[in-house]
Amino acid sequence: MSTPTHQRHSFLTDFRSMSSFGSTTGGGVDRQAATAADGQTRNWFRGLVEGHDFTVRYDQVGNQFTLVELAPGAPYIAIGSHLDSQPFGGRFDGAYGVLAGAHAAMRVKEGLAGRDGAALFNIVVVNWFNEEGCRFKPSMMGSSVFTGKLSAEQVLTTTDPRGVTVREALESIGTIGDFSLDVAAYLEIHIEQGRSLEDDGLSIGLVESTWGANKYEFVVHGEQAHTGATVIADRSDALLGASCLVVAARDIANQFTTDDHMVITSCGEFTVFPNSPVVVANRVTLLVDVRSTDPSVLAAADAELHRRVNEIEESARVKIERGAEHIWAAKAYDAAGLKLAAASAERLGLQYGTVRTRAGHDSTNMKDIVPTIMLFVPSADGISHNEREFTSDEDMLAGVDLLTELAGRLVTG
Ligand code: HGY
Ligand code: MN
Ligand code: MN
Ligand code: MN
Repeated sequence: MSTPTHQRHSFLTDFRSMSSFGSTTGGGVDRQAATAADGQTRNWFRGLVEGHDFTVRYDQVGNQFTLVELAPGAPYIAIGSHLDSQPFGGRFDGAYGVLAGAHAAMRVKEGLAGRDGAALFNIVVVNWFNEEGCRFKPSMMGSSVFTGKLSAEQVLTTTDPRGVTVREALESIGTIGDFSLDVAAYLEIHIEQGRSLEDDGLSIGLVESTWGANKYEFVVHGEQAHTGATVIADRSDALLGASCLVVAARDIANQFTTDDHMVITSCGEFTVFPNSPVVVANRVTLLVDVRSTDPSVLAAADAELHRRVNEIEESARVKIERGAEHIWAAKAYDAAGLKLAAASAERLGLQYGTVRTRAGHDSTNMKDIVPTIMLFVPSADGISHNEREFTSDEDMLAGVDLLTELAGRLVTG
């Protein structure tokens, strides 16, 4: 199966142009939610799709909708992902799926020319606001509002570390509106961000379910003091307490991982106050993430984490406050959708397999409200959230072909 040359060229050209926004010297991107780089990428994307006579709208939390009318008055099938990135992240994560969605919509529309009445649905391509959850927390913010898990007000009043609200940030890049629509189904294509497709020599992953994830914010409180003059016995050291918590999280991954269940824990953000070399820290905010496939294993890991919190409060003589939590359960994607995707992959002669996703995506939210199909393309060495993230042209194009095939089948019913 090979993509027609003009479509191949146009996708790859667009992908290279898009990757120039927020690009970093190490070959990645830094396009955190509602920054100037995110705004530039959104505007570039808007120009691209308006050039194909598609209409762009924004909702009240900056989700960007590209309307592709194929059957006036008909319901919409959504194809989405996200253009925002992690700091010094990869240029494929999210952005590939948004561009692939736009190209699939272009090709479906092209394919329907002269076939009046063939389309039973329209297409809307969605760029979800702040999937990554680094500048503003939690992650998957835009799709959480769309699926009713967060209110628009909760999101719009959320601040970044410098106190800028989401509302101010979105207004500064001019992508906030009042648009709304319902969708009948949701498709998302994304890089795997793991190595199973590459290891198994597959070009497509059909995602059968998500892992469960418990994300916790902890604030460790100590007592500010002189690092040289204060004897150890007099210290309440928040940085020591927080470091013990990071080690406890890793212990839990080792303790709860068995032959049948893997538990993954991490701490990716660790903010020390006042963060001075001669001051015992009096506050550390850290975000701990615990993931597994089995809800009972996650519950046991949760209990053990909180037992260790109590232990550390004693041993490091600190107070540990539980802050915001962001939790999603392990859950299957739509079974009929999986079958449809498998049939489309077979028609295209693509090597595919079924996988589970450890990473969260906007489809993690969307699958709770509409039938959702999640597709993966391989990540070289399984690397992601890293400037070295890479997916080959061939794998990207195979994914666009499959997305187009699938969207075309759904649209014509
Ligand atoms: O946490 C997640 O896995 C998502 O990518 N933000
Ligand atoms: Mn992503
Ligand atoms: Mn990501
Ligand atoms: Mn993600």
